[in-house]
Amino acid sequence: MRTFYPEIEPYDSGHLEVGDGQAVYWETSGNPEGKPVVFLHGGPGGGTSSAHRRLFDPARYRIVLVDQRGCGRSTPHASEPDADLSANTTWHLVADLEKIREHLGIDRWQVFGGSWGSALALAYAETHPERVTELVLRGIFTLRRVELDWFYEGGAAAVFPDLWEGFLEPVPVEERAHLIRAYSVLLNDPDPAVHGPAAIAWSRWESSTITLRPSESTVARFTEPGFAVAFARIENHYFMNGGWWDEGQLIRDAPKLAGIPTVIVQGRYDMCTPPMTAWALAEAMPHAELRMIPDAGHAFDEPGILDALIDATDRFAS
Ligand code: STX
Repeated sequence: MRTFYPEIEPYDSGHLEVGDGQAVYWETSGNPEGKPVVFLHGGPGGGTSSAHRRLFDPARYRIVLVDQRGCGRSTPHASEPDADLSANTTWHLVADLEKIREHLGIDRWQVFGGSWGSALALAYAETHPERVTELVLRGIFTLRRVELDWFYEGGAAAVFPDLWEGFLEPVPVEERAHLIRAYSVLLNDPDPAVHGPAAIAWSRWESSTITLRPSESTVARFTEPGFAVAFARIENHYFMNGGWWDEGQLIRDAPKLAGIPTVIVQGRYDMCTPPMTAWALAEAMPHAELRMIPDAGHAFDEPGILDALIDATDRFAS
């Protein structure tokens, strides 16, 4: 089993002004002369962490991490009381990636994305296929109605009825027929006594269901209030707007990626983004290699997932 490369620190980092008053955090680590790869984090709103650098051989890769608008070290942060998400859409993020690529003097790069990061990777690659050398995608998520209904409107409650009660708890009983919509009202309420508990309940549901086995440390990290408010607000904003693309568009347009070597890594017991979506994507891009991990959930650091991801980045390094 492959596991994480050693801890490394960035050799360069900064904030790029991308317009709309937004400064997007980027960092580079590994080998400055290495093969460029950009890591796209999940959520949306999850931000990057130092563990994400460790998916790539630091001797062979120039590793670019980016905190998408409104989260991580990017500013303004979506947890701020007067947060305005009107300039935070998929297509803003795609444009930001192009600005960062140009800022770093990179012509083409590998694109690595898990979960929401897989959706953003598809949106980016389908817009700028000529900029992408390879795709490594994990826990495939494309915001189709069936995917949102599964995880946020009651499907996965069949597996986690206990945790589901906690997700319902902040929502008035008469609003429970449309939970994403009900949460959008709560999360955008300026009163911290309203949006705070809602954000924590939202983030607790997600973080307690993404690992195959319960992980207290995962839940603790994602229910920390500053993180939870930005994460829940940004996710909810993207889901309320269907990603600003047509229903099914990312899979419909996947044939545009036929020239890009692609690995798809999917956990069989992924309760957040179940295998139906990875399967549909793989059917739309038959050149892709689908690796179904028989004993894993959603998180990128589950052993079988990590092994398959690093196998892919190692193979694509040369
Ligand atoms: N959201 C799935 C996703 O991208 C639908 C995601 N879920 N949890 C995360 O990301 C974090 C690990 C970043 C919290």
